[in-house]
Amino acid sequence: MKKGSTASILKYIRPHSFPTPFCPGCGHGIVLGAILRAVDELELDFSQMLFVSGIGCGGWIPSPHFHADTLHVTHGRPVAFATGAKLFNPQLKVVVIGGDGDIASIGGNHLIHAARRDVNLTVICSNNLIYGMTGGQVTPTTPQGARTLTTPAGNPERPFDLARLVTAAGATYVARYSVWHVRPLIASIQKALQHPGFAFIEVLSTCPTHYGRRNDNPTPAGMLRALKESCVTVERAKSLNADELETKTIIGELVAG
Ligand SMILES: Cc1ncc(C[n+]2csc(CCOP(=O)(O)OP(=O)(O)O)c2C)c(N)n1
Ligand SMILES: [Mg+2]
Repeated sequence: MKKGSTASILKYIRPHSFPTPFCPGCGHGIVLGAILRAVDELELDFSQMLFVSGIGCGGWIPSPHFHADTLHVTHGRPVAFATGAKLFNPQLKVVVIGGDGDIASIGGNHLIHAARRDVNLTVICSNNLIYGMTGGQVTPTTPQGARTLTTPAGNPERPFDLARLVTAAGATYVARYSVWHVRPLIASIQKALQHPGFAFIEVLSTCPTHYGRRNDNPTPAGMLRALKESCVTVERAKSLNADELETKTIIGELVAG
């Protein structure tokens, strides 16, 4: 059986965890698949891995789905729990998976201090630009002007650039991809899992239900197309000027370890 194939990753899925809680068109399922494909291709021992997530749709990526040890903890606290687990058992490969709210809003302080301390964790933030599970409130990554449940006239605030935030805080592997860019995302997850320090991957995800619907892009295909069209690689960005970059998101390895 080909490593990383759909048939090959089914062994990592808990029996009875499907159907998933994800809405049609949710990008978190793509992130789920990318993580399991990365693990399978690397032939990692799943029994020596711990997946930690908080509350939110992104938190459902590992728990209930992964047939592994999972800690499903308080909203905003997965990085703190993961740090404790890693200190207690340094042999474990500890992976934090969560949404932009979980990891960067209420969890933002844990995030920056774990990056500063270069704790040996892999943190994957499935960033759908919204609090999806609770109905679509504004988050620290919601773009300025975007409509949400709590900013119906458009978000007046500037968003955090998560990859730059953790880079400034001292993370030693930082990358950003989207759920459209699955192959490079899998390769990046593999690097992050093998990185000896704090590795952070921001994955731009889709939420047609709460984000796209309010921002003139209600279909799953339309949201994926928008990601495809708005993202440029680090290499390509070098040949673009500031005006051209204004509407683009840079993807790729931002800190290569
Ligand atoms: C301490 C605490 N504050 C707030 C909440 C309510 N809450 C649950 S999930 C969530 C936001 C989820 O957003 P995100 O982490 O981005 O995940 P998504 O659902 O978008 O994937 C909030 C505000 C909570 N459960 N606990
Ligand atoms: Mg979110």
